[in-house]
Amino acid sequence: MIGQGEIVKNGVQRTRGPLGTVLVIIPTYNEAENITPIVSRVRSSVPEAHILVADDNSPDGTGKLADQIADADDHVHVLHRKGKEGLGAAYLAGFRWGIERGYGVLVEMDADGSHRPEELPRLLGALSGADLVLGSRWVPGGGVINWPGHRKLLSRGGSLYSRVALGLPIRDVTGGYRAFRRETLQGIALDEVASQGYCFQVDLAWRTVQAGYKVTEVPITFVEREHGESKMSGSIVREALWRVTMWGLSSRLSRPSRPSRPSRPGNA
Ligand SMILES: Nc1nc2c(ncn2[C@@H]2O[C@H](COP(=O)(O)OP(=O)(O)OP(=O)(O)O)[C@@H](O)[C@H]2O)c(=O)[nH]1
Ligand SMILES: [Mg+2]
Repeated sequence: MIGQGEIVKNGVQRTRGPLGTVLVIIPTYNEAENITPIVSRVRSSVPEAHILVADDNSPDGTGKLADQIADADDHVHVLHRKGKEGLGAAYLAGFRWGIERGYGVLVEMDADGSHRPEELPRLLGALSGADLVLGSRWVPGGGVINWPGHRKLLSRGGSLYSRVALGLPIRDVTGGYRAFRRETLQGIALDEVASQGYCFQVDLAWRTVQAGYKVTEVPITFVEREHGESKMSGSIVREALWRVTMWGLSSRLSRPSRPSRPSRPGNA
């Protein structure tokens, strides 16, 4: 059956169960032009999946648009948050929402079309033999469309720095197109995650690897947004640089700034 198989990791033998229902979490802040097309593309690509729009009270009315879509489609849900608190906080709230309701797979996807919903079936397929699947721009077969040179440099440089500083065996550490098994999220101490932008993605990948879960990278073609504004900023880059450097240093000095091997309840 899909999603099953005996695996041995860190000396622990366990069975990967069937995947269960998929929840695609789409965080939004001022994505009014993008929300309708992205939801409809996800619905066509993986009709059985549910969608949770996690909106931070967007001034442009994205949350209201999402409500209208949800009113007409019982596979679409909206989590209204009180104000802009960053991508990481929106995902953490979305993960909690999904885990509480029993979803088996939680997917991260941007609203701006950069993560193509048409590639989601491939990510989900790979999850049958993994605990976390990363959509990767920087493995053979992956790539980016319409990105200026400085963004490519930032992304590749950020991934390289994280790989080296943290010893992570991952090519695209900062990417945000991902599919987690619920057990993986339950085993990586989400309550302790404080990171926000790019850093949030590095943080989750690192926790997942440290906890001994299997991470698989699947090539994706990332497409630059056509509508709306990027929320990428200098402070997001500085946060990532600072935190990754601190984690790298503290793990080298064997004084982890957080538990280095979170427990894996219900997963052994
Ligand atoms: N809920 C919520 N969503 C956010 C916040 N910041 C960004 N997002 C969403 O997170 C996703 C990624 O943000 P982007 O601005 O596209 O960041 P990016 O992909 O690194 O930058 P670009 O490549 O320039 O688009 C989008 O769906 C945003 O709307 C936030 O504070 N709250
Ligand atoms: Mg984007």
